[in-house]
Amino acid sequence: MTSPINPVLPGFHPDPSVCRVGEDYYLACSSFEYFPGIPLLHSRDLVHWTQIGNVLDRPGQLHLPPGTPASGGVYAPTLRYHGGRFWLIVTNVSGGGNFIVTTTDPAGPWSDPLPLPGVHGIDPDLAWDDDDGTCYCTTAGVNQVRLDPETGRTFGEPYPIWSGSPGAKAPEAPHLYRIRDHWYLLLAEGGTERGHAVSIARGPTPAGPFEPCPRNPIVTHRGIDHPIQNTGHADLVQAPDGSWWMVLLGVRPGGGTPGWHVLGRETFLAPVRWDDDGWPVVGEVPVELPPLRWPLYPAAEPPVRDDFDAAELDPRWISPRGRTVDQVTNKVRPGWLTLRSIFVGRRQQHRSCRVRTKIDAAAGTGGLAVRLDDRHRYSIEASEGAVAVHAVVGTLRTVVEKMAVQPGPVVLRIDIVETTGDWDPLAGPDSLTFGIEFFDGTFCALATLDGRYLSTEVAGGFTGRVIGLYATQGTVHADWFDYEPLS
Ligand code: 6LW
Repeated sequence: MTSPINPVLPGFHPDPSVCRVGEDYYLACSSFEYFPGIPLLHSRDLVHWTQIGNVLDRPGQLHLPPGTPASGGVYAPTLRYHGGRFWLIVTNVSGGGNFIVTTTDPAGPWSDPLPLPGVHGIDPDLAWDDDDGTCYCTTAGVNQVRLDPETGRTFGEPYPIWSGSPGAKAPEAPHLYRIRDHWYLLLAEGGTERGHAVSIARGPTPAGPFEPCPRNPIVTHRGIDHPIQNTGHADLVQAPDGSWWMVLLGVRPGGGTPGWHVLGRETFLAPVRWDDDGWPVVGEVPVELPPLRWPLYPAAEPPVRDDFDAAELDPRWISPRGRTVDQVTNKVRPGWLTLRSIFVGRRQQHRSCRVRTKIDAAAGTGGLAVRLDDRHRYSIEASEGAVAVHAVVGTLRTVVEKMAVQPGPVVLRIDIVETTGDWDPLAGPDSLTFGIEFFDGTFCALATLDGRYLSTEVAGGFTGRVIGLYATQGTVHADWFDYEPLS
């Protein structure tokens, strides 16, 4: 059974990295080609998370050139608290490589990037040896180099420290911790697809030599009949009561075979205990979490409606490669979001959900889209006097259905319904119905499309679905946007 708690961060929230300061937990995820980049979330219990900002929210911090492909951009951060400051190290694979940003307030602002020309490879980790203050940077592969995190200067050439289990591909996502008498090196391996896994090794120094855990991999769902797959890329954190927890990514494939996941890689939580030999034992994922040992505060559910009345756009709204205030603003028409040549969306976080918007397309063309990437998207689009459903799947582009409507604002709606019922090898993961809603609430469906074409298994890459508003021509205004979870 899927735990009612996991995933703790549903939707496209991959490569979680977590740290704790007092009673507060902070978590960062990869954001790839989207701007603003690196969502930053806060929690008091590791279960309920609120996005308090984005680490890279100024164009000067995150350069995503116009040609940045899907799943380019910003990969796999490590978030740590050290010496009174938050440190985040990350890679921009589309330009700039590895860099560090810091802050005293994780809600921002974060510093400008400090480039790390001597750090090569993705998935950088930062760890400090509190005995002598040395900072170690470890990257996928697995290689390590000593680093001055204040200047970005590295000392010597990177050296290999452990390459994971024999024969396993893609040793990556290293995180190094000093726990009691050992240095532990946590690693993802097997690739981020169905073979994904988490392994661990330990040694007497930050550079090893590392001895692998005899029970590796300590987490994997490869080859088992389970609704959650691809589990890997983990980070560890200790709670104030001394208990240990793991955050990790996983996916929830739907439909028949081979299974399609549409929400991207999501963040899950699992309890960790230590065995008598000092190795971690990770609860089954998903886990029925034991009763939480400290007070819960109310779950941060997404607002059902964004009225676009707030001075600033909610941090959950993201756009591929960047956006300017000329492209997305609520200053032109108060209470409405005005769009020009842009897509702005939020993560689809529920397998079944309904999204609606009231659009005024009298001076342009635009609407509501479900986007896996530029080449995999469905949309319902309004222009003066007409509404059309479009599908883009790879190099195929088609207008699925078109309908004349009265001039004036129109309510566009998409119903996404996950596939349930008897297992059918041919069934897709979900269906998406596009239509318009009349002002008396009646719905007129124009088209229903198979969701498999907006899945990672079809599109490839590392992201998940994002749903939102767009304008292709002229200016389009949206009065409000509703996101209603149905599962
Ligand atoms: C990443 C690697 C991975 O950098 O996928 O799941 C890559 N793990 O560690 C992109 O997120």
